[in-house]
Parts: sequence; C-alpha cells; structure tokens
Amino acid sequence: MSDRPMLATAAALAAAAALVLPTAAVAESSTHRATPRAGVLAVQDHLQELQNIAGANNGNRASGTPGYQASLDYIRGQLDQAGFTTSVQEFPSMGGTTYNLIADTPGGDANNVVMFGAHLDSVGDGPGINDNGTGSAAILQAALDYAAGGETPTNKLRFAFWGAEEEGLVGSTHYVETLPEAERGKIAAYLNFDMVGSPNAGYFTYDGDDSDGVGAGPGPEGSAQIEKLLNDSLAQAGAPAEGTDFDGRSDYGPFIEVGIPAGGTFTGAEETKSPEQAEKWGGRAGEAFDACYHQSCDTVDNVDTQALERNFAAITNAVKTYAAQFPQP
Ligand code: PHI
Ligand code: ZN
Repeated sequence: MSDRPMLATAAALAAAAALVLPTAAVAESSTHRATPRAGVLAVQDHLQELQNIAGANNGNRASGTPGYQASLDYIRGQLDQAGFTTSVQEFPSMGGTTYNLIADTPGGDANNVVMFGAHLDSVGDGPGINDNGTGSAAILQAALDYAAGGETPTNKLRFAFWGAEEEGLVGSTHYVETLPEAERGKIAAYLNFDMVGSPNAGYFTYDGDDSDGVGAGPGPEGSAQIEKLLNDSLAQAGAPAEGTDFDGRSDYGPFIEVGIPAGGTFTGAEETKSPEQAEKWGGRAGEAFDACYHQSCDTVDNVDTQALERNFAAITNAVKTYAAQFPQP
C-alpha cells in the first residue's frame, strides 16, 4: 500500500476526532498518535483510554452506563479498523440492557473456533483498570498484533468482551446459553483473562488438570493442555505460575459447564500474598494482590507493568499457537 491514502485517512480521522473530543482527551489519546504503538506499550495506551473514558463518565465503566458504551465503542472501532468481523449481542441485566462485543477473524475454519475473552465492565465504584481493563486491553492488542501479521489462521479466532460480569457473569452466561448446540460444538477452547496486572502480582493459571486437588475438579478435556501452554510461557518470562481453582469466579464458568475446554491467567484480587509467594515472585507478603480491588483507586496507577507484560506475552503466544492448532503439539 502506498503511504499517500494512509496519510490522508489519518489526517481525516484526526480532523474528525478534533471536532468531537475534548482537548484533555486528545492529549493522552492513543488513537491520535502519529504512529500507533504495538505490543505492551499499546496495551498501556488502551488502559489510558479506558481511564479517560471513566473520567468522562462519572468515574466508572459499569455495564449499562455511558462509560461502558464508550468502552465498547472504542474497542469495536479498533477491531473494525483492523479488519475483524464484529457484532454486538444485546441482553438484559439488572433491569436494563447491556451488551457483549464479539470479534472474529474473517479467515480460519468456522468449525474450529478458539475463543479469547475478558469482561469489559467495571464495578460502579471505580474505573476498573486492573479489573478488568487489563484483560480487555491485552486480548484487544493480541488480536490487533495478530491481524497486523497478515496471516490467515487455520482455526478461526474469536475475541469476546463480556458485559455484566460484575453482575454475576451475566454476559458470558447469556452467550453460552443462547448459542445453538451445533455452534457450541465448534468452539474448541475458551481462554479467559480477568485481572492480569495486579499491583502486588501473583502468577496464576486456572487449574485445568486439578493437579492442586483443591475445590472444583479438573476442567473439560483439553483444559490441562491450555494450563500447560500458559505455564510454559509464564515460566519462560521468569514467573513460574501456581494453579487457581476452577471455582467459577469469572467468565470461563459457563464454558466449562457445557464441556468446553478452558484456561486462563490471573494475577490475584483481594486475597493476601504469602511469604512463600513473595519470595518466589517479589512484592509484599501479607498484603492483597490488589488492594484497590473493586474500589475507586483501581486506576492506571494500579497496574504492575511487568505482570501485564508477562501475561500479555502468554496471551500472544496462545493466540499464535492456537491459531495454528488446538491443542498444541
Ligand atoms: N471476576 C472477579 C475477580 C476474579 C478474577 C476472581 C479472576 C477470580 C479470577 I480466576 C471480579 O471481577 O470481581
Ligand atoms: Zn471485578
């Protein structure tokens, strides 16, 4: 492609945006950089954008609010521009209406779909940047980076941004329950990312093989392989992971309930980091992984960049690996 039409488009976009955006938002907005960034720097740009959105909308991005709508519009715009096929699924929650955003690669085998999901809603008390701007921004950028590579996947990739997780996994439950049985059978795997930049980070992968022997049993067949792939990535990044039980506290719950293999990573919420964990991962023993969990202080300052970077590396590796083949060889 010659650079002339690209420049013209960028100039037109900038001009159009300047008309509608307040000056403060323009200054920090990633969408107005001359050269959009890639990788974890771009993930951080998305987080800043979500923070700005909350700031302009009563300090939160809770499902059913204008801050949620603006978050969805932002992410959808990025994916549309990169050539994904996006759709919005409406559903009721808490007496109102809210939405899931679904984005598919145009290519890939529609009978073998590998899904990556994150909840996009915050609680009402804060901007929800670690919970779960991090998971949303990380899978968004993994999708954009994959698309920029120009490869056609063997399996179709589907990225889901769930609404109303904080109201009880409402969006992901609605998606799975309304999916016709034949469509369910085409979903080879579901990978979930909820809180992947906790400020006093732990490194957890969902315990697909029940090797920990605690709480819920193993996930559907294939879950153990997902756990292994993510464990290998985190170990390589210098952060050997522990298991976290498949207890249904995030959006993978509805998927494992219908027998779809699942996995994901997590850096900890309100629980306390043990001395052994602080020894292994650094950080502060006796303190919460995320002391701002579900509070107004869950801002861009509530994110550990190294944890975000390591989890983003695990996500991009899973996208690349499962685009080609699931489970991994
Ligand atoms: N979904 C919870 C926090 C949470 C995230 C718990 C991941 C467990 C796991 I694995 C919330 O959004 O509050
Ligand atoms: Zn939450």
